[in-house]
Amino acid sequence: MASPVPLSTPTRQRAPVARRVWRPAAAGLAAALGGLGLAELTAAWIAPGASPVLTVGALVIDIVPAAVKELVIGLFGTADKIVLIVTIVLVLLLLAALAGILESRRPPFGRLLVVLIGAIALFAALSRSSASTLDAVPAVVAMGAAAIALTFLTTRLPRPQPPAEAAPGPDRRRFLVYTGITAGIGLLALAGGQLSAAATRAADAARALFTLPAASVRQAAIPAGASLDVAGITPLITPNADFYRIDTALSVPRIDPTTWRLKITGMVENEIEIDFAELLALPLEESTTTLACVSNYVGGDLIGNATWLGYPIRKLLARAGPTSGADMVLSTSQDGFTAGTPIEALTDGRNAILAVGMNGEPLPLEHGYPVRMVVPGLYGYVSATKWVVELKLTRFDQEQGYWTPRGWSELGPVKLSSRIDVPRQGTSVPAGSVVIAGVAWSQHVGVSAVAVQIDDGPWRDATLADAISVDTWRQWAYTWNDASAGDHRLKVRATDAAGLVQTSATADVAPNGATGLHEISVSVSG
Ligand SMILES: Nc1nc2c(c(=O)[nH]1)N[C@H]1C(S)=C(S)[C@@H](COP(=O)(O)O)O[C@H]1N2
Ligand SMILES: [Mo]
Repeated sequence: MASPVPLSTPTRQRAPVARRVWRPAAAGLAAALGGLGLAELTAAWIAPGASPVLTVGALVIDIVPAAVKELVIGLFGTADKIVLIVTIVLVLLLLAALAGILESRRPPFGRLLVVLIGAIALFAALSRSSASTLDAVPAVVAMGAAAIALTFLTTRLPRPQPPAEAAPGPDRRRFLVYTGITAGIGLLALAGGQLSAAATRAADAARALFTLPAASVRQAAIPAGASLDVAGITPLITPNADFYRIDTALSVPRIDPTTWRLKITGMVENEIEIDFAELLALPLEESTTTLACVSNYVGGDLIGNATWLGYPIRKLLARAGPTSGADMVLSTSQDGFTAGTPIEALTDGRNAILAVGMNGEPLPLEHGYPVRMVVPGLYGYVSATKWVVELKLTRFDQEQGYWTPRGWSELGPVKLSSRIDVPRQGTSVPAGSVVIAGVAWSQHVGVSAVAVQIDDGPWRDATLADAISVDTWRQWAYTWNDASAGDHRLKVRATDAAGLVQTSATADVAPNGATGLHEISVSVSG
């Protein structure tokens, strides 16, 4: 007897594969291309170290088991990196296609997948040891752009057409156009990013090729006693790669030194102009100078010490002949940043220079290549113009440097300060004898003493390393002999050569530099 109901319900007419799979997958692919392209372009411009593909690659290298690494190297030899990048891109495209299909059926799971991939890229970018906050931008751009594009495209997937209509309907054509445009933007951005990255590499290669002339005036050898033998103390000279970087330049200016010119203008008897070759032919002088940022909070690390090679600014100014009444040099960077420096600080005999070299190499691109200013004793924002192209003699009552109308003082002498580097804040140290050490600076005056306070105890004199000059920081150390188990607070305080004791009164970094004493807490284990 026939069953009154069919044993199986007739299968619903299935939508064609194109509609269920290929178009949503294409939407996902286009969205991923758009996001990736914009991210790579952003990375090339503002965060060269944070290309999502490369940082994810580095992350993969870090977490993949050694056996797999050896297998890949064994199979592909020196092409291993390319294989890695191709694999990452393929996996990304596969996941992107999946995200498209997911989003078309179960929104917002496709977008969630995109966010997950973006989060991995973000983690990869920020987990590098040299990561800065800017490095987060490309991954966030990728995530945002891809999620938006995915939503946009999947909500425009063509609706089913009546079977009779054979020709592509308006929906389908529109979807194809949008998908093509999204993918096209991505490919163009990718190409732009590659071009920009190649230009940076070319500028850096040109920089690496040129050799600095020897110094005509070498500075006296740095005394051996200027560096204390304490594990973990800040090195006396900051390696270029570790030197803090602060500027308003989203994208590092790439200046061709053969076209670089410096103009000296304004209140001068004769305006002069000098090109790079002329500058290098002048007798260059070597000087070690500490550079500090006004935004460095007490105990912070926006400070570094380098041996610079350059030409004294006072000699160039003398050639131009400032007219009476001029009291400021407004220096301008190729990218428009300006700093207002008192003429006094440039002509009083200190090592205020137009620097071309930093620790034995041409200035790194991000530190001002080919030429920057370095003025001992003044915060960078009023003196250390990178990529400098013009010095205009003027008056403080007529012009302002970049930061002055933005809430920072027109004058910015570096304040007396000191910092504890070891032990590190919040760490645990064994009881007994604990070495406390760090750096102190009072630029252009010199540090004469450093003292350390443990909890509420008396101030005890630290040992000072030899000074390089009054214009550099000075290392100090104190041996805490009877460190007892428990939590302790350590404080440091410097005194300058003029007898000024570093104040414990705290001041914010704005408008002209932080004050207060650096204090850390450590726990001593018994
Ligand atoms: N062109 C340019 N130069 C600049 C700046 C800038 O924003 N643009 N910032 C200044 C500031 S605030 C500081 S602290 C120093 C930092 O120099 P560094 O990045 O080489 O450490 O550069 C100075 N020179
Ligand atoms: Mo700064």
